[in-house]
Amino acid sequence: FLKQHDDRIGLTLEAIKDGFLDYLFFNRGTYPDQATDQDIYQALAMTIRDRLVQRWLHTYKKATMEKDTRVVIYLSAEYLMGPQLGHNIVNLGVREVVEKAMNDLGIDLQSVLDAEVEPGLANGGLGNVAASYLDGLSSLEVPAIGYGIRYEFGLFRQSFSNGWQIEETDKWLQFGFPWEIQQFDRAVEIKFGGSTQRVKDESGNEKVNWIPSEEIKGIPYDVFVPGYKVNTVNTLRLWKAEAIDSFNFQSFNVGDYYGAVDKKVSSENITKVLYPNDESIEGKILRLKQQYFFVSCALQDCVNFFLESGGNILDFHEKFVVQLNDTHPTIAIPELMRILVDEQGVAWDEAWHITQKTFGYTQHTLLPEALEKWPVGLLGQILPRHMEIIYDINYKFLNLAREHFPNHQEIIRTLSLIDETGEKYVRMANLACAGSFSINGVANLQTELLKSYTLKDFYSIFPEKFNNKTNGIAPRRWLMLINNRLTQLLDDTIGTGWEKDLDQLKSLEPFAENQDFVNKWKAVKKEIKNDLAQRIFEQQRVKVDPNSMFDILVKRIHEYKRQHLKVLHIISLYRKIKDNPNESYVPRTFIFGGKAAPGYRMAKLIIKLINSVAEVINNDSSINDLIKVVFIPNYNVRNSQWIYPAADLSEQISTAGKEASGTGNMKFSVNGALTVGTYDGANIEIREEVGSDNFFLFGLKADEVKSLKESGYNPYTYYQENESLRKAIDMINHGYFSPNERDLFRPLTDHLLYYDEYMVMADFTDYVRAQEEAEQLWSQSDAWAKASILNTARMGKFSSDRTVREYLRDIWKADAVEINIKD
Ligand code: DL6
Repeated sequence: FLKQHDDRIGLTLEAIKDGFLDYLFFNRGTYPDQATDQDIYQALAMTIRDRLVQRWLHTYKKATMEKDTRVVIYLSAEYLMGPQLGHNIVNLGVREVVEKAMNDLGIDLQSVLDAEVEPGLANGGLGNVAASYLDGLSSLEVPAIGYGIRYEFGLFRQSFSNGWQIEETDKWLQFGFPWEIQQFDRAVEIKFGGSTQRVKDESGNEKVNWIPSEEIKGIPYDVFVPGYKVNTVNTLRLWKAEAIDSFNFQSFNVGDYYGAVDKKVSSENITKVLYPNDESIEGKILRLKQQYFFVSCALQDCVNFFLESGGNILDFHEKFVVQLNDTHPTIAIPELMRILVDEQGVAWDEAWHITQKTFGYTQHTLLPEALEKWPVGLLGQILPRHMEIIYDINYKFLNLAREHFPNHQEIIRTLSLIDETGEKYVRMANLACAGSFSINGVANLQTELLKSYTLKDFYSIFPEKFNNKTNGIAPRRWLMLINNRLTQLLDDTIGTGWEKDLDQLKSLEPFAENQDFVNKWKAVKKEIKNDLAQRIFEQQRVKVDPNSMFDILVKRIHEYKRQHLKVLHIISLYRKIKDNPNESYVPRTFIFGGKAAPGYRMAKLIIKLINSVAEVINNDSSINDLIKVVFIPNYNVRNSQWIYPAADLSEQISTAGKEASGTGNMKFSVNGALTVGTYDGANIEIREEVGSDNFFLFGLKADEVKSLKESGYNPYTYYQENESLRKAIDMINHGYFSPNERDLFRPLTDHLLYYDEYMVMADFTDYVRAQEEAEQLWSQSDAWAKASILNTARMGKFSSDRTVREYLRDIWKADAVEINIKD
């Protein structure tokens, strides 16, 4: 059947062209010369999707219908998938042929890629690794299913009004999402609220019935996750909430039309919108419902297909390993217990054994405010049966803890799954630690800090559970796809193969000494910077000099990430240029990007400050365009694809001990940027790999931050002692950047002067020193290029393939399974 339909599955130039024209005509109802950008994008997307269906079906069948095939289940509330078309073209290995097909039809592939609206179903790093690991699992041919939420509105879109962040709804589905397939027949039902009842079953054994007050349906939508040049196409199954009967006829008959649709609306609200906070929790009912909704959908789905395939429920943990991406899916632990005990009739101890052998937990933060906890009352109201199960788990767990810590009531209190210091809360991180066989951090330093501070007592009881898995990034997306020019140069110089084995980039090292190659490297970088400069001009009408150093800080706006440290540096440099106009300076373009959580006032004030500083500096003709400041609005995967390759200097300046890992740091460095960074997160490991000469380290280390705090930190003394810091703060306070509202930035500067939780003031002097070191190297352009080459050459470790292999080896214990589509 399929052979006869070559234009739907063939990878030749003609097959792709025919498939595309076919979709344009029959599906979009248009001719090539009348088609809009969206028509062309949709038609090409469908053409590429056709090439994935057969591979996906075979992979899906292996994962779900063969009871002995072990499957990695990834549970994540967020996936930062990024634009799909380019990525899938690359992974299918048809970039050149598609480019040629489009060219032949007079279409520019880049403008087709630009027409895609990306699924922004994540806040940042944690969703990014989820997407990278699915890509890695597929590329390594390991059967896997990612489960998550099909948010109708993804992360808000950011624009600026008078320099302030404005949030707009992200209607990513408005043109349709061609990469998904709805699977009505695999819908499941989800319960909320109500009460529980103890009853006797037919054999006289006691069992618990949960009588819910609300039931809704979860409808799965499958997104294809193709591996790189392999047949494996794994599934990302995203769930949408729907009312069970969407129309209440009784209400309708009595004339209550609104009442009739009310239930439908409230059920569907559950998957309406992604919560826009990355590192702080909000105890919102809807958020808890979202978390339970998707994990219950996921676990029911797994149980269903395992039983359908003839599996024995007692072997659940042999078939599946379920990775919890942070604490958001932790309610899966009591949910699996509920399914096993209440629905499958498994005895408690056996069910607990299976549960503990099923889950692995990845911890992604060092910020105490990001450790999720739910009020006991709220959890009990939404999930009464789960609250009982949590209490039962806690009772047994604390008995075990008491054996380890007899007479240590304080430790028992910190270990308890229930925080009883004030209002009672369920501590989700504690539940995750108690219910998983593996607990991992995402960079060496973070894992060590988890062991010695955040989860110290768990580490004493379960040392064998703890391990580190330093994050990685997908080289197909973050180098091949986003940096075509560099990819060409790499292929021409060291050949292909590095995309699947990033360590091969090592063979680039000797070329750092080859002047001809260094010149080529510089030329490529220049072209990439031209591209970004042009985009900035088109978008913001700001002219930036591609010969200047592109110094870039893009990430979520957060005080611990210290965008305000960068601003103070820019202001001090500006001041210096104005005071000493005749000295020579390195021309620099400072580029920012990132969103602030809508309710995070200080982060929003930092955005306003950056935009205000940009306004003044960019319009000051006295500094001869020596420095420019640009804030690119709505930072997302698509924008970032232009930004990472164009960077000369990557800013990774979080307070040491606060950034769990970072992944932007890896994306910059693999694309040849040098890093100015603190001794924090994965920066430390990047520096180890690329070499200390090719990395500008500054600032206090995590233990120094801690001891300075303990000894009584007084930020004001730094203001008194450092003249350029003082001048920069005074300029802000005197209204230089806010002439109409002099005190606008007072909350920010007062915080720095009198509190400064994140030690911006303490690190300023050393930061400026590191920046000067960077400028010195920049002045020797060949030496800079050499350091840039060595950054790319030595980043092999940070491929997500390496990380996935480590997860497979130490935690998931799943094997590659060859997918033969001829079967
Ligand atoms: O592990 C991915 C990413 C790290 O690179 C970042 O350092 C870390 O901040 C981030 N963590 C979160 C935590 N979210 N919550 N809640 O996003 O994870």
